[in-house]
Amino acid sequence: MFNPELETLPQNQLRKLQNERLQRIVRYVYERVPFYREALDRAGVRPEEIKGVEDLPKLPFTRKQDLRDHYPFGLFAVPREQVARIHASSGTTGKPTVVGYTRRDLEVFAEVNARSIAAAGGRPGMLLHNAYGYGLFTGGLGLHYGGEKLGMTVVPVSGGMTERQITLILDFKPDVISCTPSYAQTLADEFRKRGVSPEEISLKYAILGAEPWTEAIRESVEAGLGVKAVNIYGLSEIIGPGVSQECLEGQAGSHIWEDHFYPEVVDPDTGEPLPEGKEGVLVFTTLTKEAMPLLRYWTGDITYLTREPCVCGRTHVRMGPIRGRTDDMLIIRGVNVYPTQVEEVLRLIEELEPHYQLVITREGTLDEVELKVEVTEAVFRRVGAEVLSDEVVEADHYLNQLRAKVQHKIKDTIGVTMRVTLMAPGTVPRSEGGKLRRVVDRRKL
Ligand code: ADP
Ligand code: K
Ligand code: ZN
Repeated sequence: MFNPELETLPQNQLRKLQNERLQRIVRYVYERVPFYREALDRAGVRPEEIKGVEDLPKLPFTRKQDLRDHYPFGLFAVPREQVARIHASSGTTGKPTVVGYTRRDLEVFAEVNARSIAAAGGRPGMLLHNAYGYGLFTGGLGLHYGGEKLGMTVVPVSGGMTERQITLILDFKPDVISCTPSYAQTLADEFRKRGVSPEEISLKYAILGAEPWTEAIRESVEAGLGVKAVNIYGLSEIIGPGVSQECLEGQAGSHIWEDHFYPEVVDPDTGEPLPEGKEGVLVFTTLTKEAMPLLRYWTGDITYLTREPCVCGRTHVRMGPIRGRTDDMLIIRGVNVYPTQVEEVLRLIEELEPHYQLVITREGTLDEVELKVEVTEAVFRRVGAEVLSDEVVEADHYLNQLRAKVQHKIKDTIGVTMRVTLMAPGTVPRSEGGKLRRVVDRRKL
């Protein structure tokens, strides 16, 4: 562990620390950020009323729109000169949102990333191939300073330029890679194409995050690169990567570094807090941020929390995998569908690769979903089809049955009928370095 004392702090002591920090941060934002002064006044809450985390439900939520309304620096709690760095979200769902860090915030950012990398298997002296994007996106610099703080040798490759990534991995022989799960798949594919076996790849650990992923992708990356792969989660509004980290020992949910970021899970419709284990929207209150502290920030990410003890000995609460953001949720003929649910079904079908895309169209008033999914090399060789066009699939008994099987499994598990298109290996769009959009929603065009 990077910080054993804090990472294993007994839960009652952790709670005491959180309560003290929360009292302080609520007073701090009330005094310094007009937006919060107004929001608390409007809600009729005096900062002194907030004595501990059980009082959080009294406070209003902060939403992405609030950041946009105060673009660019309106939510800063310190004068701009005290802001040491600015990042902005990648704008996956709209205009970018701007965030700022004081020098102390940057230290916390490095600390939580050092903890995260260590929990994923990284050790001082190891070499980290950091293929998260560098720039306004928090991923690259977040892992970078975390790796350095842990005492690693960091290679700031950034995302993209896959050829060069492969060369550097073969030449520098890194122990750890950090990147998006979809980009790890791209790299694994590329190694396979070149006939480099997983045993020949020096990598032992992969730290994957920035987009939703499931066990299907874990299996494919672990097999393809010969690594142990764990989840890292974060968002720029809260700090960036390193808000939570899955431990190697447990591989069962990600520890939220809750001495800095206090989580709640709330009902997406009513905002009411939900009990442990119940799935809802993840909400964070930053307990130590100086430049841009946020109270009850509505992430839109759907998951659950658990305080069950973890085999690794860390006491920090764990969150489940992110099912998706509320914005990713598709409503198909009245049924709520997350792409990760489709991914979980595909994993159970041996003949398929976890490379897929969902194309949504509207025919009249009805939503139509096409699931494009790749078959394995083995299937492809067996049928010997150059192109898996619908005509070829229909003419081939085996492929036709496979397509029907996929359609049934999806219908049985998710409750939606999808048109299934079998694709040749390597033909579904891949990540070229960053987050991959697996949904093409033509209804909005
Ligand atoms: P943007 O909102 O523009 O994508 P960020 O880079 O701040 O900007 O992205 C944060 C979001 O990325 C999170 O709110 C979440 O939806 C997603 N995300 C980050 N890490 C993970 C992860 N490990 N699993 C699933 N989703 C993740
Ligand atoms: K390996
Ligand atoms: Zn653990």
